[in-house]
Amino acid sequence: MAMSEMLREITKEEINQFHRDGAVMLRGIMGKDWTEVLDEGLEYANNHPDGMSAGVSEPLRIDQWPASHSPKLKQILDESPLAQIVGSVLDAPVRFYMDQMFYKPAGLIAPSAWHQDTCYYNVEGHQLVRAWICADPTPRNISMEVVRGSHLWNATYRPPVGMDPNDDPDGARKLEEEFAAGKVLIGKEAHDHWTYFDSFLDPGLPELPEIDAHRDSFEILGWDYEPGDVLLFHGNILHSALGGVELDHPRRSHASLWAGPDVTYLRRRSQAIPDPIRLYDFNPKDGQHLEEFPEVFPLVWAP
Ligand SMILES: O=C(O)CCC(=O)C(=O)O
Repeated sequence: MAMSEMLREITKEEINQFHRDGAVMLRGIMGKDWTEVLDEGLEYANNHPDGMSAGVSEPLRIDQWPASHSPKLKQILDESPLAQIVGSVLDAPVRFYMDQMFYKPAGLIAPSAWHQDTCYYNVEGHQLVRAWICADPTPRNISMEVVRGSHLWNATYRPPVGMDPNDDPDGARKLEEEFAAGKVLIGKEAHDHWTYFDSFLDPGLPELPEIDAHRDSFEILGWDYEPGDVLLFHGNILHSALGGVELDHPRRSHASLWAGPDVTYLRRRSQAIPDPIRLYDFNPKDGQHLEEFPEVFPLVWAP
């Protein structure tokens, strides 16, 4: 498979920004021809909902692993410079973990709530990097925001989705027992039918700070985005997207999650997204590195 190159080198300052701030907007780094591929890939995914799209519907449609059935999105993962971009910033080999689509149709653009990414997944590590790209020009008022430096707070917050354990105490108790017994909370069958809302909130984790209510208390970074740019952000960083603006075109983004060598499996009580489907066959244990499962997480790029 031919992987196309980044359009330019990433500067030392940009690499420092990523590690210091937890995010960096890399301007004009991906060829414009990828925007067409992305556009087609996202439209295909939007028109072919799967069992994990159910319940998370417009005006904010979120799909899990859309590249597993959208050929053009798969092409982006396999052939675009995304893996090289992430690996160059980490200066390390990278493996693909998962991807998501955020499809916001024309009209009133929905916001995406503040959250961290890693608390949803059974993984842990500092080398978890999100590569966020958009098929549409995305001004700052509908684009991503991050709380600068929050990737270094050493805090894992409660994902803001899921059922309140008080609404189903028996179900929640059963789940706690299963977790204590070492069970993976979301099974392989979830790939056929699952939404975030099927999980129970984890009361053991602190609630997210009320960032929008106290915006002046946080250092918030945001950017205008143009197709061809790539926003990288750290898996632990607090981030969101602004909304509430009328647009005459959709705002369609794709976010892929990449892992460097320090990333390990960690069964989480706050898991809200299934494990990658092929990983279930290997019965992973906490602390195992993703590279121990090369059939599931093949090396995509190395320095
Ligand atoms: O594109 C968006 O609105 C949200 C993206 C996001 O939250 C993510 O990539 O984790």
